[in-house]
Amino acid sequence: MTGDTITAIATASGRGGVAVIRVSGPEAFAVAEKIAGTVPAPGRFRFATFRDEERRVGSCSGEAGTPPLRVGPAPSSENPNSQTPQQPNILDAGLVLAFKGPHSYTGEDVVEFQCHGGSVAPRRVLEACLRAGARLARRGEFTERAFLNGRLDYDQAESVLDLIDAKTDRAAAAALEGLSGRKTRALRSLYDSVLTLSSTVEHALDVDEGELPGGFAEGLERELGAIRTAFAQALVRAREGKMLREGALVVLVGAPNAGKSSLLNALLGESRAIVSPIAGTTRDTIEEWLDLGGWPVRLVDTAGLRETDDAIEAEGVRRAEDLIAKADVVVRLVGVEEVEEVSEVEDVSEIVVLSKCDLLSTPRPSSPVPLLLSSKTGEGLEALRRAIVARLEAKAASGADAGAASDRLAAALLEAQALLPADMGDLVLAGNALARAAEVLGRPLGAVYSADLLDALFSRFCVGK
Ligand SMILES: Nc1nc2c(ncn2[C@@H]2O[C@H](COP(=O)(O)OP(=O)(O)OP(=O)(O)O)[C@@H](O)[C@H]2O)c(=O)[nH]1
Ligand SMILES: [Mg+2]
Repeated sequence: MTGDTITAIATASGRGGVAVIRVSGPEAFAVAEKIAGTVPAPGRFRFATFRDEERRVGSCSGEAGTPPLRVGPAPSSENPNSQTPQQPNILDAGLVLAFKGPHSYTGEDVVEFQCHGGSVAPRRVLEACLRAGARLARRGEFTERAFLNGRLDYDQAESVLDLIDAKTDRAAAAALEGLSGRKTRALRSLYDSVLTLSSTVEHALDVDEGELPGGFAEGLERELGAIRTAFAQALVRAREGKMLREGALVVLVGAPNAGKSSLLNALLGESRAIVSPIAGTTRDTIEEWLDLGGWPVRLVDTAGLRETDDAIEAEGVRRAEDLIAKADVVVRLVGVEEVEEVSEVEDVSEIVVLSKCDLLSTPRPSSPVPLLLSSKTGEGLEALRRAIVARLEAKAASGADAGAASDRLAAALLEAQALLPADMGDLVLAGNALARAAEVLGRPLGAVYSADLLDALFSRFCVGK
């Protein structure tokens, strides 16, 4: 238990049907009693009128200018419609839910008020909670308490954030997997196998060679092979997780007038960017999020690539070039005249598209490169979507992305993988290498977190989570 009682509005601000105000800490039930009368039994809820006996009109923020009203006695009816300006201490009516610690999100006593949404009712209930003795929660403080009380481990807390930020179903599914603790369990099982192999080797070094069972050396090699495969699989999942969390960058490039903005609009299904027959229409980059096969994709339309004296357009071209360097996938739009030269330079992260194919006279080129596309008729759009998804999947599965190390578990995986012995020929060397790999893998499982690391995590949350 962390001592004081905290409160915050847990739902996003703005116009909405319902808002949730959370209170957590030793005084949570006392706060709820002051506002809602009686508190429901743990795990139950009840409908109540929310009151603030101490509320004086004009005393709380945002109500300046309201004429002073008499504070009337609490009404006997529970009907919120009985509220009149003479009863300004009635805030709203809604549901109260109670959770007795440790069986709550934070592990402490928790009360949640569900009131009407919008900007007034939630603020009034929040202010009443503050007056009743709670203090305003910091960002992520509810989840931080859940962590401190052992309700969530570090990676689960991180997964809560991923779930809140998820932009596609697939990203949400990955976050849920993290929340269930599966990521940590997978790492632990890898740690166990490395450690087991390392102690088998240690044992073998202690006994005479003659005492070892037949096929012992082969068994060690087999086990090392299995460990390598498990590492590779875990890293693929880690890279996928990174791309699902951060989104993949897909950039549309090509000469002016190639049809980039038209393609952006066609992929989004809305007229987002200006399209015109004038070369150099787009001078800035235009970005939108898109769900492609479950991957959250940051799709960027860029200025047409050309030499130009126009300073603004030149800056646009420079930005386009920057984005190309960072992109996970580049979609390069070309005209018939450019097809010959580009089809040779196609690489794994580039998709060459022959745009405006509706203008082509028959016969058309029959090779799969470039992909024929018309934003006007929609031809080739589905093939392009599939091609992008295929590149992203290949990218997640490939070993090339050291950036995956931004994730703590992935960093440990990469470091430990590099330490694995090439083979089990020299038992002393192999044993040492395995012991070091196990130590690296054990670090994130050891659950010793610095205050800085925790601050860095929980400050990424919103208030109320
Ligand atoms: N027939 C046909 N015309 C297209 C197609 N796509 C784009 N166009 C036309 O080509 C012209 C240029 O299209 P934009 O989408 O503005 O091209 P852009 O690559 O964004 O051009 P800049 O922003 O100037 O670099 C416009 O007149 C479009 O109507 C297509 O698939 N078929
Ligand atoms: Mg454009």
